[in-house]
Amino acid sequence: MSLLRRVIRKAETIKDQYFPLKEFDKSTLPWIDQENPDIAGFLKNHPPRYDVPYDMADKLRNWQQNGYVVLENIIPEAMIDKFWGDFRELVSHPEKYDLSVRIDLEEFKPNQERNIKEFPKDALQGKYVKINDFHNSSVAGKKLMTHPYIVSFLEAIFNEKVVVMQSLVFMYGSQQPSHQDFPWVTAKIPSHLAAAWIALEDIKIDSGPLYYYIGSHKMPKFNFGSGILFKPDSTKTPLEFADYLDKTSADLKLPKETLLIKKGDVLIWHAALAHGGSMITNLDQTRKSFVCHYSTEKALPFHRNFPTQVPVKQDYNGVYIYNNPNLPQSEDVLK
Ligand SMILES: O=C(O)CCC(=O)C(=O)O
Repeated sequence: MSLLRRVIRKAETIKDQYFPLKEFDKSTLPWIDQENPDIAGFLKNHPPRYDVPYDMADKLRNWQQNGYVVLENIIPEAMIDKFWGDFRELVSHPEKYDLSVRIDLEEFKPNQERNIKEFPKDALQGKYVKINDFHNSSVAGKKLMTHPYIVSFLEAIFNEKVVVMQSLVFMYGSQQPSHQDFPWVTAKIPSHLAAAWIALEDIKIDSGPLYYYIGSHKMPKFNFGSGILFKPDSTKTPLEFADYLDKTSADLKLPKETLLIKKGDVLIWHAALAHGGSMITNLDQTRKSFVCHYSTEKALPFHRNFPTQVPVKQDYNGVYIYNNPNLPQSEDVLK
C-alpha cells in the first residue's frame, strides 16, 4: 500500500471510530431515494435516451417502493450466446488468459482468489466459482452489461453519468447468505450503486436461485461496529449481518421472492436490497448469470482498485468502463 493510501486509510479509520456512518448521506442520495420523488416530473424533464420497451414510470415506481425491477425479454439471445461462447473459451483454455477468479472451496484456502491459470481446469467449471471482471477481457461482456435498455434504467435512477464498477460470472448458484451490496462494493458515495442480474438461461427452481426481500432497501442499516460499511476494523461478521437482514425482514413482514426469470430477462436491484443465493437442490442444474455492479462517475471516477491512478476508460452506450491497470494484456482479448 502506498504512503498516500495508508494516510487516507488511517484518516478514514479515525473518522469511522468517532463518527461512524449510520445511514446513507441524505445530501447525496439519488433523487428517487429522496422523500416523495416526483417520477412524472422527472421523466418530463429527463426522457430516456433510448426508446425502451417497458413503461419507465411504472418501473421507477416499483423501484422506489420495492427496491428492484425485472426488465423482461430485453436482451437478444445472440448477444447472450456470444458472451457465453467467450466464457466457454475462457474456462476451456484458462492457460491463455489472465484474470482473477474466486473459488470458495476449503481445498483452495488460504488463497481462494487467484489468477485463473492457478486453478485446476475442472474446478473452474464446478460450484462456488466467481469469475471476476470478465468484461475486461470480453467485448461481448462490455456490450451486454451496457445494453441500452439497462443503461436507460440506470440513468433514470441515478440521473448521473453511469460507470461500471465490477462484474461476476456464475455458472452455478452462489448459495451466498443474505447481504446488501453497499457495505462491500463501495464507491465514494455508497448509495450510488445498483446491480443487474442478467439471466443467461431460463432459471430453474432447483438451481439455487437468487432471492430477495421486497422493500428491504428501506430497512434501518446494520452497524458493523465501524458504521454501515464493512471494513478491516469491523467488529461484526458477515454472518451476523445475514442474520440481521433475515430477522429484520421477517419482523417487518417483507415478502421473500425467488428469482425465476428467463434467458434475456434482467433483474436490477438497489444498493440496499437484501438478497442471497438459495440452496442448490439439484447439483447438476446450472444457473448461468452475469452479475454487474454500477455506480456513477461522481461516486467512482476511477477504477475501484486504483483510486490514485488516472483511469483509462472506454465508452459503451454512454457508460464508462474502466480498463484494469493490472492486466492490460487481457483488455478486450475476446472480440
Ligand atoms: O447471484 C447470486 O447468487 C449472488 C450475487 C450477489 O449477491 C452479488 O453479486 O451481490
